[in-house]
Formats: sequence, structure tokens, C-alpha cells
Amino acid sequence: MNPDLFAIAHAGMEIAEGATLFKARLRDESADFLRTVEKIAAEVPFRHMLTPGGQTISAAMTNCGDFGWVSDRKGYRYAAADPVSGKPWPLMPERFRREAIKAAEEAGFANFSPQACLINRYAIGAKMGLHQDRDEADFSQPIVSFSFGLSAVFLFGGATRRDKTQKIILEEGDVFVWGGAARLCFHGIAPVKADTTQPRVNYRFNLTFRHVR
Ligand code: MD3
Ligand code: FE
Repeated sequence: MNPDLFAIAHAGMEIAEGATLFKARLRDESADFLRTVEKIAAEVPFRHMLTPGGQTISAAMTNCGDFGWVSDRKGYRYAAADPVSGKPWPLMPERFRREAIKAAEEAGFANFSPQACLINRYAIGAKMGLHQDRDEADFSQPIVSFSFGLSAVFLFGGATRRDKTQKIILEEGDVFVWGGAARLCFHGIAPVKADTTQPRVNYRFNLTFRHVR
């Protein structure tokens, strides 16, 4: 990317009210971030959780921070301990926290305090159906997402499930801040496709930073 475009991208683009995309912002740090994700996953392995209805979620998940998002037959919730091991989640790495807070601040959310980082890992073919994120107590706090690895088509809808969705490509190093009017919009991920030009890149990772309660 030429330096001017790079500067523009790093300044963030508001693609809808409250939704700011920082294109490729963490691209140069992706290997470092993914090494840190591996360390977290060495403590709490990625797993396929069940929905309350008993379906397997196609993205594999783990968490770090004071809380983790979990789902099982009992429902969706944030938990201070991993229900599988009974142990607290790994600490949120300071670098993750700093980058999430900085992006939120630049997008206009000055007091973001992330307590949970949900890490989604998509193998080829994995997807996430349209949903809202409503398990958090305070919708005035944004959600910040980092994407790494394979690209994906992100589906960005409106306030109701039936609203038209726009497709946005999320790729290596993209940072997205979802706040304000965008915070409760429906959203999802289309089935992740292989990248034939990078046959050794087999996953997409998405980290979402959340204030929980
Ligand atoms: C828009 N994850 O974990 S990140 C999720 O790529 C989730 O793994 C997707 O949706 C993923 O809940 C999308 C982008 C994202 C995250 C939260 C949002 C977009 C959002 C909350 C409100 C509106
Ligand atoms: Fe979501």
C-alpha cells in the first residue's frame, strides 16, 4: 500500500453510523498476534460449543480476559471461569487490550473497557449465521474486532433480521469498531473459503473485545 493510502486506512472509515473499519491496521503484527493466540489456545483449547438448541457452532472458540463467552444446552452467557476446566480464562494480553482501546477511542468511544476477548477460529467452510450480540449489559460500550488469516465475507444487516445485508470483506489485520447505532445490528459470516494462493493458511481468526457487565 502506498503511504498515503496507508495513512487514510489507519485513520478508519465509518462505513455505517457507529461502524468504523480500520483496514489492515494490524497486518504487520499478525504473526505476533497469532503466536499469542496459540499460547492462549495451549491453555484453553479451541472447542466447538453447542447452542442451547443442541447444534454445534461451526467456528471453534476460546477466550481470554476476566470473562469468556460460552454456550451450551443451558444457554449463552459470559462466565468468569471456563465451565470445562473450572479455571479462570487466560489473562487478556496487554497488547490486545491496548490495541482494542486505541481503535475504540479513534472511532469515538473514549471509555471502552474490554473485559472479555472471544476468539473465533473458522476452518474452511465454517460460518456464523445472522445474529445480534446482546449478552452484554451495556450497549453504550462498543465491540472491537480483529481479523487474521483467511479472508471472509462479513454480512452486515440492520436492526431486524429481515433487513438487507451488505457484504464487507474482512481480511488480515482489519480492525472494526461497532458502537452506537451499529452495536445491535444483525451480522454474520458467510462460509469461509480456501485461498489457493496461500495453501498453508487454513484458518480465519477473529478476536472480539467486549465490555460484559
Ligand atoms: C456488528 N463474530 O463473535 S466480528 C461474534 O468474524 C461475531 O467471528 C464475527 O459476530 C466473526 O459475535 C464477526 C465483527 C462483529 C462483531 C460484533 C458485532 C460485528 C458486529 C456486534 C454488533 C454489530
Ligand atoms: Fe456477533
